[in-house]
Amino acid sequence: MLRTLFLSSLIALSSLGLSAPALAAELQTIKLEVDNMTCSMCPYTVKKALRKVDGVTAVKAQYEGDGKGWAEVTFDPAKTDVQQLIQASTEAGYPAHQ
Ligand SMILES: [Cu+2]
Repeated sequence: MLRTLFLSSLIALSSLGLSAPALAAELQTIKLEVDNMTCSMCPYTVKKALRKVDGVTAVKAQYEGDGKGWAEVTFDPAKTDVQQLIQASTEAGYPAHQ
């Protein structure tokens, strides 16, 4: 949903003749599903891992029960990307996916 909005605003802006570098400072927010959570402390570990990624400006995470949780990450797409965020959470022991 956010990704679609982001892409359609990119298309809208480029049709106005704005160049790509003008968008470089735009932050992007995505929500990842996070596996392997077992308690309400797990989100802290996930948050810590994601905040270490260069370009990440904000992280929210929550345990939803049943081994599942989520993380909402705001980042600068000029510095990092979804794959790196997924990797950081996964390396901390919590496999993430969109
Ligand atoms: Cu836990």
